[in-house]
Amino acid sequence: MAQQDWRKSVVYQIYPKSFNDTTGDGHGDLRGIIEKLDYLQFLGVDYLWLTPIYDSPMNDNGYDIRDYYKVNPAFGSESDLRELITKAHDKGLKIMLDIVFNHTSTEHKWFQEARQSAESPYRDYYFFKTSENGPPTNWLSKFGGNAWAFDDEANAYYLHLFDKTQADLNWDNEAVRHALYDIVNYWIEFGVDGFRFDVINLISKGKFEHSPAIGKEYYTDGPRVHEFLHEMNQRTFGHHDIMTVGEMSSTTLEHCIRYTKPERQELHSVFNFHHLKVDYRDGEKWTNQTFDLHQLKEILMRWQTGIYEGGGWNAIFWCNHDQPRVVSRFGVDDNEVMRKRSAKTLAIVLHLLQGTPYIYQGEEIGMTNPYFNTIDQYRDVESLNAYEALRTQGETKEEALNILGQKSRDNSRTPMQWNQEQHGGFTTGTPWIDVAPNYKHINVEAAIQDPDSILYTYKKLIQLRHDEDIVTYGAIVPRCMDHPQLFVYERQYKEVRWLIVANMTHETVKIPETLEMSDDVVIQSGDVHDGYLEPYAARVTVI
Ligand code: TEU
Repeated sequence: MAQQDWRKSVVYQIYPKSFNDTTGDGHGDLRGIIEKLDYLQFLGVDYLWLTPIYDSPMNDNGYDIRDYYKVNPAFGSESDLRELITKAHDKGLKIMLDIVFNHTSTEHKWFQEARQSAESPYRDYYFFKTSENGPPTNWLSKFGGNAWAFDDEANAYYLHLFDKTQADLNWDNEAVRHALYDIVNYWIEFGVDGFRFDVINLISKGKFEHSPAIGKEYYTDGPRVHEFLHEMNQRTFGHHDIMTVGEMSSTTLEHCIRYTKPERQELHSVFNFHHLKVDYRDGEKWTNQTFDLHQLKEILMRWQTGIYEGGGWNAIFWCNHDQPRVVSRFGVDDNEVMRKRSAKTLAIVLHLLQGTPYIYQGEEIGMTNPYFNTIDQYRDVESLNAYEALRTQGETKEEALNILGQKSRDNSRTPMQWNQEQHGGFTTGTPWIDVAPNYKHINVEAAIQDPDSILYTYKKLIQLRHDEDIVTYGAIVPRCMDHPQLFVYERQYKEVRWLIVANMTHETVKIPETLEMSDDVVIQSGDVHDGYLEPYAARVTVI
Protein backbone atom coordinates (compact mmCIF):
# COMPACT_ATOMS: atom_id res chain seq x y z
CA MET A 1 0.00 0.00 0.00
CA ALA A 2 1.37 3.41 -0.95
CA GLN A 3 2.31 5.36 2.17
CA GLN A 4 1.04 8.85 1.77
CA ASP A 5 0.78 11.38 4.52
CA TRP A 6 -2.90 12.23 4.08
CA ARG A 7 -3.70 8.71 5.20
CA LYS A 8 -2.46 9.53 8.67
CA SER A 9 -4.76 12.47 9.12
CA VAL A 10 -7.78 12.94 11.34
CA VAL A 11 -10.67 15.17 10.30
CA TYR A 12 -12.78 17.29 12.65
CA GLN A 13 -16.23 18.15 11.35
CA ILE A 14 -17.64 21.57 12.11
CA TYR A 15 -21.31 22.40 11.70
CA PRO A 16 -20.76 26.17 11.60
CA LYS A 17 -24.34 27.07 12.44
CA SER A 18 -23.97 25.35 15.84
CA PHE A 19 -20.28 25.80 16.58
CA ASN A 20 -19.64 29.28 17.98
CA ASP A 21 -21.53 32.54 17.58
CA THR A 22 -19.55 35.79 17.81
CA THR A 23 -22.31 38.23 16.83
CA GLY A 24 -25.02 37.28 19.33
CA ASP A 25 -27.57 36.45 16.63
CA GLY A 26 -27.85 32.86 17.89
CA HIS A 27 -26.28 31.48 14.71
CA GLY A 28 -22.67 30.27 14.58
CA ASP A 29 -20.25 32.01 12.22
CA LEU A 30 -16.83 31.83 10.58
CA ARG A 31 -15.27 34.22 13.10
CA GLY A 32 -16.51 31.80 15.75
CA ILE A 33 -14.38 29.09 14.16
CA ILE A 34 -11.36 31.42 14.02
CA GLU A 35 -11.82 32.00 17.75
CA LYS A 36 -11.58 28.27 18.45
CA LEU A 37 -8.59 27.38 16.28
CA ASP A 38 -6.30 27.14 19.31
CA TYR A 39 -8.60 24.54 20.82
CA LEU A 40 -8.62 22.52 17.60
CA GLN A 41 -4.86 22.72 17.36
CA PHE A 42 -4.61 21.54 20.97
CA LEU A 43 -6.85 18.56 20.13
CA GLY A 44 -4.38 17.71 17.38
CA VAL A 45 -6.64 17.15 14.37
CA ASP A 46 -5.36 17.77 10.83
CA TYR A 47 -8.34 18.86 8.74
CA LEU A 48 -11.43 20.87 9.56
CA TRP A 49 -14.43 19.99 7.40
CA LEU A 50 -16.99 22.78 7.33
CA THR A 51 -20.52 21.83 6.26
CA PRO A 52 -21.80 24.19 3.52
CA ILE A 53 -21.13 27.86 4.14
CA TYR A 54 -22.36 29.16 0.76
CA ASP A 55 -25.24 31.45 -0.01
CA SER A 56 -28.42 29.47 0.62
CA PRO A 57 -32.05 29.88 1.64
CA MET A 58 -31.14 27.33 4.36
CA ASN A 59 -34.14 25.06 3.91
CA ASP A 60 -31.73 22.19 4.47
CA ASN A 61 -29.15 24.16 6.45
CA GLY A 62 -26.95 25.00 3.48
CA TYR A 63 -27.25 21.74 1.51
CA ASP A 64 -29.51 23.82 -0.73
CA ILE A 65 -26.98 26.08 -2.44
CA ARG A 66 -28.10 29.26 -4.19
CA ASP A 67 -24.65 30.52 -5.17
CA TYR A 68 -21.56 28.30 -5.01
CA TYR A 69 -19.23 31.28 -5.26
CA LYS A 70 -20.65 33.31 -2.41
CA VAL A 71 -20.30 32.99 1.36
CA ASN A 72 -23.62 33.04 3.20
CA PRO A 73 -23.68 36.40 5.02
CA ALA A 74 -25.19 34.62 8.03
CA PHE A 75 -21.76 32.94 8.42
CA GLY A 76 -19.69 36.02 7.59
CA SER A 77 -17.86 37.40 4.60
CA GLU A 78 -15.42 36.15 2.03
CA SER A 79 -12.65 37.93 3.91
CA ASP A 80 -13.62 36.05 7.11
CA LEU A 81 -13.20 32.82 5.17
CA ARG A 82 -9.81 33.97 3.86
CA GLU A 83 -8.74 34.85 7.36
CA LEU A 84 -9.95 31.49 8.66
CA ILE A 85 -7.94 29.64 6.01
CA THR A 86 -4.79 31.69 6.63
CA LYS A 87 -4.98 31.39 10.41
CA ALA A 88 -5.76 27.69 10.21
CA HIS A 89 -2.75 27.14 7.93
CA ASP A 90 -0.54 29.05 10.37
CA LYS A 91 -1.52 26.50 13.00
CA GLY A 92 -0.99 23.51 10.73
CA LEU A 93 -4.72 22.96 10.25
CA LYS A 94 -6.24 22.36 6.81
CA ILE A 95 -9.68 23.33 5.59
CA MET A 96 -12.11 21.06 3.73
CA LEU A 97 -15.23 22.49 2.14
CA ASP A 98 -18.46 20.60 1.65
CA ILE A 99 -19.65 20.61 -1.95
CA VAL A 100 -23.20 19.74 -2.90
CA PHE A 101 -23.27 18.75 -6.56
CA ASN A 102 -26.18 16.34 -6.73
CA HIS A 103 -28.60 19.24 -6.55
CA THR A 104 -28.89 23.01 -6.23
CA SER A 105 -31.42 25.12 -4.43
CA THR A 106 -34.41 25.93 -6.60
CA GLU A 107 -33.38 29.54 -5.92
CA HIS A 108 -30.12 29.00 -7.84
CA LYS A 109 -30.03 31.17 -10.99
CA TRP A 110 -29.73 28.07 -13.20
CA PHE A 111 -33.02 26.73 -11.90
CA GLN A 112 -34.66 30.14 -12.07
CA GLU A 113 -33.68 30.43 -15.75
CA ALA A 114 -34.55 26.81 -16.47
CA ARG A 115 -38.10 27.01 -15.22
CA GLN A 116 -38.89 30.06 -17.37
CA SER A 117 -38.70 28.42 -20.77
CA ALA A 118 -38.31 25.01 -22.33
CA GLU A 119 -35.87 26.69 -24.74
CA SER A 120 -33.55 27.94 -22.01
CA PRO A 121 -30.04 26.44 -22.18
CA TYR A 122 -30.47 25.80 -18.45
CA ARG A 123 -33.54 23.62 -18.91
CA ASP A 124 -31.34 20.62 -19.47
CA TYR A 125 -29.30 21.37 -16.33
CA TYR A 126 -32.05 19.61 -14.38
CA PHE A 127 -34.50 16.80 -14.97
CA PHE A 128 -37.70 18.41 -16.17
CA LYS A 129 -40.33 15.99 -17.47
CA THR A 130 -43.84 16.40 -18.66
CA SER A 131 -46.26 13.70 -17.71
CA GLU A 132 -50.00 13.36 -18.20
CA ASN A 133 -50.76 11.09 -15.30
CA GLY A 134 -49.05 12.55 -12.29
CA PRO A 135 -45.36 12.25 -11.41
CA PRO A 136 -43.15 10.60 -14.07
CA THR A 137 -42.05 7.82 -11.71
CA ASN A 138 -42.99 6.52 -8.26
CA TRP A 139 -39.57 7.29 -6.74
CA LEU A 140 -39.62 8.66 -3.23
CA SER A 141 -37.76 11.67 -1.91
CA LYS A 142 -35.40 10.91 0.97
CA PHE A 143 -37.26 13.51 2.95
CA GLY A 144 -40.70 12.02 2.32
CA GLY A 145 -43.26 12.14 -0.50
CA ASN A 146 -42.78 11.65 -4.25
CA ALA A 147 -39.40 12.71 -5.68
CA TRP A 148 -41.00 14.76 -8.48
CA ALA A 149 -42.52 18.18 -7.86
CA PHE A 150 -44.69 19.99 -10.36
CA ASP A 151 -43.47 23.46 -11.21
CA ASP A 152 -46.24 25.78 -12.46
CA GLU A 153 -43.88 28.12 -14.24
CA ALA A 154 -42.15 25.34 -16.15
CA ASN A 155 -45.41 23.45 -16.54
CA ALA A 156 -43.42 20.29 -15.91
CA TYR A 157 -42.21 18.04 -13.13
CA TYR A 158 -38.62 18.22 -11.88
CA LEU A 159 -36.69 15.63 -9.90
CA HIS A 160 -35.67 16.23 -6.29
CA LEU A 161 -34.26 13.26 -4.41
CA PHE A 162 -34.18 15.43 -1.26
CA ASP A 163 -36.37 18.42 -0.38
CA LYS A 164 -38.51 19.95 -3.13
CA THR A 165 -36.30 23.05 -2.93
CA GLN A 166 -33.28 20.87 -3.84
CA ALA A 167 -33.51 20.14 -7.59
CA ASP A 168 -31.30 17.34 -8.96
CA LEU A 169 -28.65 18.36 -11.49
CA ASN A 170 -28.28 16.55 -14.81
CA TRP A 171 -24.65 15.37 -14.93
CA ASP A 172 -25.22 13.79 -18.34
CA ASN A 173 -25.17 17.35 -19.65
CA GLU A 174 -21.54 18.24 -20.27
CA ALA A 175 -22.21 21.94 -19.67
CA VAL A 176 -23.33 21.11 -16.13
CA ARG A 177 -20.19 19.12 -15.43
CA HIS A 178 -17.95 21.90 -16.69
CA ALA A 179 -19.79 24.50 -14.62
CA LEU A 180 -19.31 22.30 -11.54
CA TYR A 181 -15.61 21.72 -12.22
CA ASP A 182 -15.14 25.48 -12.45
CA ILE A 183 -16.54 25.76 -8.94
CA VAL A 184 -14.10 23.20 -7.56
CA ASN A 185 -11.21 24.99 -9.27
CA TYR A 186 -12.33 28.33 -7.89
CA TRP A 187 -12.16 27.02 -4.32
CA ILE A 188 -8.84 25.28 -4.89
CA GLU A 189 -7.50 28.60 -6.12
CA PHE A 190 -9.04 30.26 -3.07
CA GLY A 191 -6.80 28.12 -0.90
CA VAL A 192 -8.82 25.24 0.52
CA ASP A 193 -7.18 21.87 1.14
CA GLY A 194 -9.95 19.37 0.64
CA PHE A 195 -13.52 18.62 -0.30
CA ARG A 196 -16.33 16.50 1.01
CA PHE A 197 -18.70 15.75 -1.85
CA ASP A 198 -22.28 15.40 -0.71
CA VAL A 199 -24.26 12.31 -1.88
CA ILE A 200 -21.89 12.10 -4.81
CA ASN A 201 -22.79 8.50 -5.73
CA LEU A 202 -26.30 9.64 -6.72
CA ILE A 203 -25.20 11.94 -9.57
CA SER A 204 -25.62 9.55 -12.46
CA LYS A 205 -29.26 8.77 -13.06
CA GLY A 206 -30.15 5.70 -15.04
CA LYS A 207 -33.52 5.18 -16.64
CA PHE A 208 -36.56 6.99 -15.32
CA GLU A 209 -38.77 3.98 -14.75
CA HIS A 210 -41.32 2.78 -12.26
CA SER A 211 -39.57 1.11 -9.33
CA PRO A 212 -40.83 -1.89 -7.37
CA ALA A 213 -39.31 -0.11 -4.34
CA ILE A 214 -38.47 3.57 -3.83
CA GLY A 215 -36.29 4.18 -6.88
CA LYS A 216 -32.80 3.86 -5.33
CA GLU A 217 -31.67 1.21 -7.81
CA TYR A 218 -31.97 3.74 -10.65
CA TYR A 219 -29.54 6.27 -9.26
CA THR A 220 -27.36 4.74 -6.50
CA ASP A 221 -23.86 4.17 -7.93
CA GLY A 222 -25.48 4.93 -11.30
CA PRO A 223 -24.21 3.95 -14.77
CA ARG A 224 -21.73 6.82 -15.39
CA VAL A 225 -20.75 7.72 -11.82
CA HIS A 226 -17.17 6.37 -11.99
CA GLU A 227 -16.60 8.07 -15.33
CA PHE A 228 -17.86 11.39 -13.93
CA LEU A 229 -15.72 11.19 -10.80
CA HIS A 230 -12.62 10.33 -12.77
CA GLU A 231 -13.28 13.26 -15.08
CA MET A 232 -13.80 15.63 -12.15
CA ASN A 233 -10.60 14.35 -10.54
CA GLN A 234 -8.62 14.98 -13.73
CA ARG A 235 -10.05 18.41 -14.35
CA THR A 236 -9.85 19.68 -10.80
CA PHE A 237 -8.26 18.36 -7.61
CA GLY A 238 -6.34 15.45 -9.16
CA HIS A 239 -3.37 17.71 -9.87
CA HIS A 240 -3.26 19.37 -6.48
CA ASP A 241 -2.49 18.42 -2.90
CA ILE A 242 -6.14 18.08 -2.01
CA MET A 243 -7.89 15.42 0.07
CA THR A 244 -11.37 14.32 -0.94
CA VAL A 245 -14.11 12.23 0.57
CA GLY A 246 -17.33 11.22 -1.09
CA GLU A 247 -20.50 10.75 0.87
CA MET A 248 -21.94 7.58 -0.58
CA SER A 249 -25.44 6.83 0.50
CA SER A 250 -26.18 3.06 0.28
CA THR A 251 -23.09 2.25 -1.79
CA THR A 252 -21.58 -1.24 -1.98
CA LEU A 253 -18.15 -2.49 -0.96
CA GLU A 254 -17.26 -3.21 -4.59
CA HIS A 255 -18.14 0.31 -5.69
CA CYS A 256 -16.36 1.78 -2.70
CA ILE A 257 -13.12 0.06 -3.73
CA ARG A 258 -13.51 1.41 -7.25
CA TYR A 259 -14.17 4.93 -5.99
CA THR A 260 -11.03 4.96 -3.85
CA LYS A 261 -8.36 2.76 -5.44
CA PRO A 262 -5.61 5.33 -6.13
CA GLU A 263 -4.88 4.16 -9.68
CA ARG A 264 -8.49 4.77 -10.70
CA GLN A 265 -8.10 8.48 -9.88
CA GLU A 266 -11.58 9.10 -8.54
CA LEU A 267 -11.68 10.01 -4.83
CA HIS A 268 -9.44 9.47 -1.81
CA SER A 269 -12.01 8.02 0.53
CA VAL A 270 -15.67 7.26 0.99
CA PHE A 271 -18.26 7.44 3.77
CA ASN A 272 -20.89 4.75 3.85
CA PHE A 273 -23.68 4.41 6.37
CA HIS A 274 -24.38 0.70 6.59
CA HIS A 275 -23.00 0.41 10.14
CA LEU A 276 -25.33 3.19 11.28
CA LYS A 277 -28.48 1.33 10.33
CA VAL A 278 -28.11 -1.30 13.06
CA ASP A 279 -30.78 0.41 15.14
CA TYR A 280 -33.35 0.54 12.34
CA ARG A 281 -36.30 -1.85 12.71
CA ASP A 282 -36.80 -3.79 9.45
CA GLY A 283 -34.73 -1.20 7.63
CA GLU A 284 -36.95 1.66 8.83
CA LYS A 285 -35.16 4.62 10.40
CA TRP A 286 -38.16 6.19 12.18
CA THR A 287 -38.50 3.46 14.81
CA ASN A 288 -37.29 3.05 18.39
CA GLN A 289 -34.93 0.14 18.47
CA THR A 290 -31.89 -0.90 20.50
CA PHE A 291 -28.84 -1.52 18.34
CA ASP A 292 -27.69 -4.94 17.21
CA LEU A 293 -24.05 -5.39 18.28
CA HIS A 294 -23.55 -8.53 16.24
CA GLN A 295 -24.66 -6.72 13.09
CA LEU A 296 -22.51 -3.69 13.90
CA LYS A 297 -19.39 -5.86 14.20
CA GLU A 298 -20.22 -7.88 11.14
CA ILE A 299 -20.73 -4.83 8.92
CA LEU A 300 -17.70 -2.90 10.16
CA MET A 301 -15.37 -5.89 9.88
CA ARG A 302 -16.64 -6.91 6.44
CA TRP A 303 -15.95 -3.40 5.15
CA GLN A 304 -12.61 -3.14 6.93
CA THR A 305 -11.21 -6.39 5.57
CA GLY A 306 -12.85 -5.92 2.15
CA ILE A 307 -11.45 -2.44 1.61
CA TYR A 308 -8.03 -3.48 2.89
CA GLU A 309 -7.87 -6.43 0.51
CA GLY A 310 -9.29 -4.41 -2.38
CA GLY A 311 -6.79 -1.57 -1.94
CA GLY A 312 -9.41 1.12 -1.32
CA TRP A 313 -9.75 3.57 1.56
CA ASN A 314 -12.49 4.09 4.15
CA ALA A 315 -13.63 7.16 5.99
CA ILE A 316 -14.52 5.96 9.50
CA PHE A 317 -16.98 7.70 11.79
CA TRP A 318 -19.70 7.30 14.41
CA CYS A 319 -21.14 10.79 14.20
CA ASN A 320 -21.98 13.59 11.82
CA HIS A 321 -24.63 16.27 11.46
CA ASP A 322 -27.16 13.71 10.17
CA GLN A 323 -26.71 11.15 12.94
CA PRO A 324 -27.69 11.01 16.61
CA ARG A 325 -24.91 11.27 19.19
CA VAL A 326 -22.97 8.01 19.47
CA VAL A 327 -22.76 7.94 23.27
CA SER A 328 -26.58 8.06 23.39
CA ARG A 329 -26.81 5.50 20.63
CA PHE A 330 -24.26 2.75 21.31
CA GLY A 331 -23.11 3.81 24.80
CA VAL A 332 -24.65 5.19 27.98
CA ASP A 333 -25.71 8.79 28.55
CA ASP A 334 -27.66 8.72 31.82
CA ASN A 335 -24.86 7.86 34.23
CA GLU A 336 -21.70 9.96 34.39
CA VAL A 337 -19.19 7.18 35.05
CA MET A 338 -20.62 5.06 32.26
CA ARG A 339 -21.01 7.99 29.86
CA LYS A 340 -17.33 8.76 30.14
CA ARG A 341 -16.24 5.16 29.96
CA SER A 342 -18.50 4.17 27.06
CA ALA A 343 -17.61 7.31 25.06
CA LYS A 344 -13.90 6.53 25.44
CA THR A 345 -14.45 2.89 24.51
CA LEU A 346 -16.41 3.86 21.41
CA ALA A 347 -13.60 6.25 20.46
CA ILE A 348 -10.97 3.52 20.90
CA VAL A 349 -12.94 0.97 18.87
CA LEU A 350 -13.37 3.41 15.98
CA HIS A 351 -10.02 5.20 15.91
CA LEU A 352 -7.97 2.03 15.75
CA LEU A 353 -9.76 0.84 12.63
CA GLN A 354 -8.21 1.45 9.24
CA GLY A 355 -9.28 4.54 7.33
CA THR A 356 -9.55 8.26 7.90
CA PRO A 357 -11.33 8.99 11.18
CA TYR A 358 -13.81 11.82 11.50
CA ILE A 359 -14.71 13.49 14.79
CA TYR A 360 -17.93 15.49 14.82
CA GLN A 361 -17.93 18.63 16.98
CA GLY A 362 -18.77 17.77 20.59
CA GLU A 363 -18.11 14.04 20.16
CA GLU A 364 -14.73 14.56 21.79
CA ILE A 365 -16.43 15.68 25.02
CA GLY A 366 -19.17 13.04 24.90
CA MET A 367 -22.07 15.33 23.98
CA THR A 368 -25.42 13.51 24.13
CA ASN A 369 -28.78 13.69 22.37
CA PRO A 370 -30.77 16.58 23.90
CA TYR A 371 -34.09 14.70 24.40
CA PHE A 372 -36.32 17.55 23.28
CA ASN A 373 -39.82 17.22 24.68
CA THR A 374 -41.84 19.32 22.27
CA ILE A 375 -41.97 19.35 18.48
CA ASP A 376 -41.38 23.11 18.57
CA GLN A 377 -37.80 22.48 19.61
CA TYR A 378 -37.04 20.71 16.31
CA ARG A 379 -35.76 22.58 13.24
CA ASP A 380 -34.72 19.90 10.74
CA VAL A 381 -36.87 19.55 7.61
CA GLU A 382 -36.50 15.75 7.58
CA SER A 383 -37.48 15.46 11.27
CA LEU A 384 -40.51 17.72 10.91
CA ASN A 385 -41.71 15.71 7.89
CA ALA A 386 -41.11 12.45 9.76
CA TYR A 387 -43.09 13.71 12.74
CA GLU A 388 -46.07 14.51 10.52
CA ALA A 389 -45.80 11.12 8.84
CA LEU A 390 -45.62 9.29 12.19
CA ARG A 391 -48.66 11.15 13.49
CA THR A 392 -50.57 10.37 10.28
CA GLN A 393 -49.68 6.70 10.72
CA GLY A 394 -51.40 6.82 14.11
CA GLU A 395 -48.45 7.22 16.52
CA THR A 396 -49.24 9.31 19.61
CA LYS A 397 -47.41 12.60 20.15
CA GLU A 398 -45.32 10.95 22.87
CA GLU A 399 -44.36 8.01 20.67
CA ALA A 400 -43.50 10.28 17.76
CA LEU A 401 -41.37 12.48 20.02
CA ASN A 402 -39.64 9.43 21.48
CA ILE A 403 -38.68 8.28 18.02
CA LEU A 404 -37.38 11.74 17.07
CA GLY A 405 -35.52 11.82 20.39
CA GLN A 406 -33.62 8.76 19.24
CA LYS A 407 -33.30 9.36 15.49
CA SER A 408 -33.61 13.03 14.56
CA ARG A 409 -30.72 14.77 12.83
CA ASP A 410 -31.23 17.63 15.28
CA ASN A 411 -29.79 15.36 18.01
CA SER A 412 -26.36 16.30 16.72
CA ARG A 413 -27.14 19.86 15.68
CA THR A 414 -27.60 21.38 19.14
CA PRO A 415 -25.02 24.06 19.99
CA MET A 416 -21.48 23.12 20.89
CA GLN A 417 -21.07 23.12 24.67
CA TRP A 418 -18.06 25.30 25.49
CA ASN A 419 -18.55 26.15 29.16
CA GLN A 420 -21.17 26.32 31.88
CA GLU A 421 -22.39 29.79 31.03
CA GLN A 422 -25.81 30.40 29.50
CA HIS A 423 -26.39 28.34 26.31
CA GLY A 424 -23.11 26.57 26.99
CA GLY A 425 -21.16 29.66 25.94
CA PHE A 426 -22.29 29.16 22.32
CA THR A 427 -24.05 32.51 22.05
CA THR A 428 -24.95 35.57 24.10
CA GLY A 429 -28.25 35.73 22.20
CA THR A 430 -30.99 33.16 21.66
CA PRO A 431 -29.64 30.05 19.93
CA TRP A 432 -31.38 28.98 16.70
CA ILE A 433 -31.87 25.56 18.34
CA ASP A 434 -31.86 24.76 22.07
CA VAL A 435 -28.67 23.67 23.76
CA ALA A 436 -28.81 20.24 25.48
CA PRO A 437 -29.72 20.73 29.16
CA ASN A 438 -26.57 18.93 30.38
CA TYR A 439 -24.15 21.68 29.23
CA LYS A 440 -23.38 22.65 32.82
CA HIS A 441 -21.27 19.52 33.32
CA ILE A 442 -20.63 18.40 29.74
CA ASN A 443 -18.55 21.17 28.17
CA VAL A 444 -15.10 21.83 26.72
CA GLU A 445 -13.85 23.86 29.66
CA ALA A 446 -14.69 21.12 32.16
CA ALA A 447 -13.17 18.48 29.86
CA ILE A 448 -9.89 20.38 29.54
CA GLN A 449 -9.62 20.66 33.33
CA ASP A 450 -10.30 16.96 33.96
CA PRO A 451 -7.22 14.87 33.07
CA ASP A 452 -9.45 11.80 32.95
CA SER A 453 -11.94 13.29 30.47
CA ILE A 454 -13.07 11.82 27.15
CA LEU A 455 -11.25 14.69 25.42
CA TYR A 456 -7.84 13.33 26.42
CA THR A 457 -8.71 9.91 25.04
CA TYR A 458 -9.47 11.52 21.67
CA LYS A 459 -6.29 13.55 21.87
CA LYS A 460 -4.25 10.44 22.57
CA LEU A 461 -5.91 8.45 19.77
CA ILE A 462 -5.10 11.23 17.29
CA GLN A 463 -1.50 11.23 18.49
CA LEU A 464 -1.29 7.44 18.16
CA ARG A 465 -2.41 7.64 14.54
CA HIS A 466 0.26 10.23 13.81
CA ASP A 467 3.01 8.32 15.58
CA GLU A 468 2.31 4.63 15.02
CA ASP A 469 2.27 3.30 11.47
CA ILE A 470 0.34 0.23 12.54
CA VAL A 471 -2.79 2.36 13.02
CA THR A 472 -2.69 3.62 9.45
CA TYR A 473 -1.20 0.76 7.51
CA GLY A 474 -1.71 -2.37 9.62
CA ALA A 475 -3.80 -5.28 8.40
CA ILE A 476 -7.04 -5.85 10.23
CA VAL A 477 -7.97 -9.21 11.72
CA PRO A 478 -11.46 -9.65 13.21
CA ARG A 479 -11.54 -11.76 16.39
CA CYS A 480 -14.32 -13.24 18.57
CA MET A 481 -16.94 -12.35 15.98
CA ASP A 482 -19.56 -14.49 17.71
CA HIS A 483 -18.96 -13.07 21.18
CA PRO A 484 -22.23 -11.43 22.26
CA GLN A 485 -20.61 -8.63 24.31
CA LEU A 486 -17.08 -8.00 23.14
CA PHE A 487 -15.88 -6.13 20.06
CA VAL A 488 -12.42 -7.51 19.34
CA TYR A 489 -9.95 -7.07 16.50
CA GLU A 490 -6.24 -7.15 15.86
CA ARG A 491 -4.01 -4.87 13.86
CA GLN A 492 -0.83 -6.31 12.38
CA TYR A 493 2.06 -4.43 10.80
CA LYS A 494 5.53 -5.79 10.15
CA GLU A 495 6.42 -7.60 13.40
CA VAL A 496 3.96 -5.70 15.58
CA ARG A 497 0.48 -6.82 16.70
CA TRP A 498 -2.07 -4.83 18.65
CA LEU A 499 -5.12 -6.42 20.23
CA ILE A 500 -8.19 -4.25 20.72
CA VAL A 501 -10.74 -5.66 23.19
CA ALA A 502 -13.87 -3.69 24.06
CA ASN A 503 -16.85 -4.53 26.21
CA MET A 504 -19.86 -2.98 24.50
CA THR A 505 -22.35 -3.82 27.26
CA HIS A 506 -23.30 -2.89 30.83
CA GLU A 507 -22.21 -6.31 32.11
CA THR A 508 -18.81 -7.34 33.46
CA VAL A 509 -17.32 -9.75 30.91
CA LYS A 510 -14.75 -12.52 31.33
CA ILE A 511 -11.96 -12.12 28.80
CA PRO A 512 -11.86 -15.34 26.74
CA GLU A 513 -8.70 -17.40 27.34
CA THR A 514 -8.02 -17.49 23.62
CA LEU A 515 -7.25 -13.77 23.74
CA GLU A 516 -3.55 -13.19 24.39
CA MET A 517 -3.94 -9.76 26.03
CA SER A 518 -0.60 -8.53 27.43
CA ASP A 519 0.43 -6.04 30.13
CA ASP A 520 1.87 -3.70 27.52
CA VAL A 521 -1.09 -1.30 27.40
CA VAL A 522 -1.36 1.22 24.54
CA ILE A 523 -4.58 2.87 25.69
CA GLN A 524 -7.54 1.89 27.81
CA SER A 525 -10.91 2.92 29.14
CA GLY A 526 -12.22 1.50 32.42
CA ASP A 527 -10.31 -1.44 33.83
CA VAL A 528 -9.60 -5.16 33.89
CA HIS A 529 -9.84 -7.08 37.17
CA ASP A 530 -8.76 -10.73 37.45
CA GLY A 531 -9.42 -11.43 33.80
CA TYR A 532 -12.73 -9.55 33.71
CA LEU A 533 -13.40 -6.41 31.73
CA GLU A 534 -15.58 -3.83 33.48
CA PRO A 535 -18.84 -2.71 31.80
CA TYR A 536 -18.09 -0.61 28.71
CA ALA A 537 -14.34 -0.91 29.28
CA ALA A 538 -11.73 -1.34 26.56
CA ARG A 539 -8.07 -2.24 26.58
CA VAL A 540 -5.54 -2.16 23.76
CA THR A 541 -2.31 -4.10 24.25
CA VAL A 542 0.76 -4.91 22.21
CA ILE A 543 0.88 -8.69 21.82
O1 TEU B 1 -27.02 13.53 3.40
C1 TEU B 1 -27.40 12.49 2.57
C2 TEU B 1 -28.06 11.34 3.18
O2 TEU B 1 -28.48 10.45 2.48
C3 TEU B 1 -28.25 11.29 4.62
O3 TEU B 1 -27.33 11.04 5.50
C4 TEU B 1 -29.57 11.79 5.00
O4 TEU B 1 -29.51 12.92 5.81
C5 TEU B 1 -30.26 10.69 5.73
O5 TEU B 1 -30.32 9.60 4.89
C6 TEU B 1 -31.62 11.09 6.08
O6 TEU B 1 -32.22 10.02 6.73
C7 TEU B 1 -26.45 14.64 2.84
C8 TEU B 1 -26.18 15.69 3.90
O7 TEU B 1 -25.24 15.19 4.81
C9 TEU B 1 -27.48 16.07 4.53
O8 TEU B 1 -27.32 16.94 5.61
C10 TEU B 1 -28.33 16.68 3.44
O9 TEU B 1 -29.61 16.95 3.96
C11 TEU B 1 -28.47 15.76 2.23
O10 TEU B 1 -27.23 15.21 1.83
C12 TEU B 1 -29.00 16.52 1.04
O11 TEU B 1 -28.04 17.39 0.55
